[in-house]
Amino acid sequence: MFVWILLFFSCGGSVNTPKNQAIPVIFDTDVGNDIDDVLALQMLFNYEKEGNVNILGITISKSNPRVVEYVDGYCRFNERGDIPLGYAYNGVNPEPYQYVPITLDTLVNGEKVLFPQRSLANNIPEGYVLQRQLLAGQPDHSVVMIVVGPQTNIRRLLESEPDEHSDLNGMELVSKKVRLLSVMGGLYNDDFDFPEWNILQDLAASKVLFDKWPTDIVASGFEVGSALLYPHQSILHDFTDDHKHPLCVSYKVYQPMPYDRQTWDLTSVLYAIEPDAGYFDLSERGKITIDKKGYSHFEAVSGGRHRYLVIPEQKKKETRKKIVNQVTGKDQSTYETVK
Ligand SMILES: [Ca+2]
Repeated sequence: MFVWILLFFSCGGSVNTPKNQAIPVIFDTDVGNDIDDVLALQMLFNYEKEGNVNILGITISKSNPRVVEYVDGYCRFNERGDIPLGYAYNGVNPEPYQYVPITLDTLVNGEKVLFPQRSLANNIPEGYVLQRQLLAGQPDHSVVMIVVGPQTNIRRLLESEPDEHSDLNGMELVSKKVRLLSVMGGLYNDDFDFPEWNILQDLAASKVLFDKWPTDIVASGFEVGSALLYPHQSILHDFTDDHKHPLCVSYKVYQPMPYDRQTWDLTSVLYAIEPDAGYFDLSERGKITIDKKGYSHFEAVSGGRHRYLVIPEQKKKETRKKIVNQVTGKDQSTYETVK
């Protein structure tokens, strides 16, 4: 009987991680700019429900106060209102844009779709201070950090001094506690030629990150998420009560439906949690540098800490399917049958 139970659980999770080995994750996001952050966040919550991830905290790199309410409400929607939140005070992108305020203010049959209980008035800590606190409490070389927005909090973490949470400075603390940084940022092939958006928003921070970060980095470039579009049919048909599901409400506000959105941030989550599943290829090891205009450059260096994701043509179908299934929490999406 015991053997059968073990077999059952070992086959159940998509990454086959025993519950007591759930990957400790810190998610740094600019929810409110693009919609892909919300889908990436839902992927993480679904990984956590499967026992594969322990979301230690969420740090926000979009400096608009209503994003705190949105993220708190979204955590509560996933029954995780206890997740610590941090915020990049005086950071970039203070504009509210549309989907955060509209989703927060949406009423369906007189009921809200998000029920936040935290705002900036509730002593939300600086993002990097929360990151320091969370890292200090984890085993050495265990934490996976996923960064899918401007790198403001990460720069502040790297440049932080010892405090009440740790006697180590930021560089020392990251070096001791982090296993991997999975970051959506940059551009690493010839399909496009412009500085990538996340890099440009806080260019000084991006330069610090790629120059100083002391552990392995795997970057998902603009071209990877651009090659894997999230199907609108999934938004329309895969979610129960989609008319009041905050992900669907936000997606429909972000752009006029129907549209298929690039999966930039989702690719960084997928690689971070399932690096050995073969959904992507990896570049050789090397060094990424950011120039003064925000262009990313990769140079192969033996033993280098930086790599970037590659999505070969023959892997696109299966990788997109996995991304959709991880967002929806279902084994099969309607997009394959509903046109
Ligand atoms: Ca983002």
